[in-house]
Amino acid sequence: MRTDQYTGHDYYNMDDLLTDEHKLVRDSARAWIKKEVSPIIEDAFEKGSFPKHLIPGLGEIGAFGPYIPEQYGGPGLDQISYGLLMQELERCDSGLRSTSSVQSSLVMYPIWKYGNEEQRMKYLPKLATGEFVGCFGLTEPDHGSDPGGMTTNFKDKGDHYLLNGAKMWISNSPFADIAVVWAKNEAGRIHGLIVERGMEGFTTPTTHGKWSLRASDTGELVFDNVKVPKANLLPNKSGLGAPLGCLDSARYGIAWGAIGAALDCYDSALRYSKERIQFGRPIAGFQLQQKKLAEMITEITKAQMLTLRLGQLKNEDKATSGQISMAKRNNVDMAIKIAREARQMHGGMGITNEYPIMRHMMNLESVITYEGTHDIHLLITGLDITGENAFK
Ligand code: TGC
Ligand code: FAD
Repeated sequence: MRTDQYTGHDYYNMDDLLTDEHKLVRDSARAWIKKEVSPIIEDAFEKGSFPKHLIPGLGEIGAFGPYIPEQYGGPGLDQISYGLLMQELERCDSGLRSTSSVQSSLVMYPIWKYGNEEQRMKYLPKLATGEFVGCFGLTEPDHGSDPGGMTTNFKDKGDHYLLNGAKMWISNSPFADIAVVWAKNEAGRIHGLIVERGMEGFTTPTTHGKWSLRASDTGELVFDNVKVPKANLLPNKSGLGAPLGCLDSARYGIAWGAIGAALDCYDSALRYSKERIQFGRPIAGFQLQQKKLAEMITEITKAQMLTLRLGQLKNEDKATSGQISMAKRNNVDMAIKIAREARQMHGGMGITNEYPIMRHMMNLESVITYEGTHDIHLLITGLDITGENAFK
């Protein structure tokens, strides 16, 4: 096992634009990851399961609901600290960031924004520490990019709702304590419901055979006449805009996270190119390798600037869905291309687990698909700039 030698890369002195708190949050997360996660991540990826003993530590570094106010047990950080945390987690592994993204933006965010005070007090403090883990059920077997077509539904039975249907591709589902589930009522209106493990008729089968995001558990959510108490319906927002609002927050985190994966690949390639001797000199001295490295740091720097500006807009509550889509799409695409180039720079060693590259590359194939595919985000930008809807 190689020591995690990662150092950050900041070609345009972006750190000057960060506060001391931002840097403290980022550096503490980095130190925790190097000590607790880097030594075991390759093993977790090979085994194909999320290392659950890390959950309390993730809570301690503030990775569960970074921006959730302190009154609900969150750390009350700003959007840039949230982004930096996601960057550090995904620098290690996209699956680690996924677990945190889902808990923060897809479970805590809707309970905070769309829930009532009783729901906030019941769930948020336990989610912040990791005592509870949550998952988010939007995607269905026949409705991925088109979640508005969902068929999961609930009927009003007087003192409870009766929930039926199935969700698939759900991160954290196999071990989650609660699920925020999106379903249609009898009028066809989409609502969020909190479904708890142990409710009769609710099961969470694990999805096997993934070659990507292996250090994250993925599964289904199956509802067979599940009686959900009426108190578990999120009362303050309904319609497709409710789950899409959560996705905006998660996609913003992914935009930062993807920079982390790219930085790790670049960091490894830069170091390897200085150490690896061929034809009597370090391969870093060959123009072809320098072209790869120079282009990598250029693209990383552009993404860092785009995303930091997006963070400022988020802090001012001015970031649009279109801006978030652009950053998610650009940064994940940038990271996947850098992973492929870095893989080649490591030669044969690049395909082994001695280096993180191949793992990042495989992970990013999920990241470019979930939370809206590369195509969908392009169409969101297309609609935003032309006013013409090319989805349907
Ligand atoms: P459309 O008619 O455009 O919109 C329906 C309503 O939603 C509003 N809206 C938004 N609201 C907030 N944020 C956004 N980003 C929004 N985009 C749209 C819109 O204004 C409208 O509101 P109203 O009041 O008029 O009803 O909806 P559409 O059916 O045409 O679909 C649009 C489309 C394709 C962009 C959208 O459905 C989409 O984004 N599809 C991609 C699906 C997706 O991203 N799924 C992600 C599932 S979760 C996941 O992947 C987690 S991975 C977790 C991890 O491990 O990290
Ligand atoms: P499809 O929608 O079937 O798309 C197939 C192809 O068609 C794509 O290339 C797409 O871009 C293209 N396409 C679709 N519509 C159009 C169009 N209008 N114009 C042009 N091209 C189009 N979901 C959750 O709800 N919760 C989770 O926690 C979650 N975690 C996930 C974890 C992993 C590891 C993965 C892989 C997925 C996860 N997802 C989750 C699901 C994810 O959001 C969906 O996979 C994604 O939204 C795409 O849906 P789909 O797979 O059904 O692809």
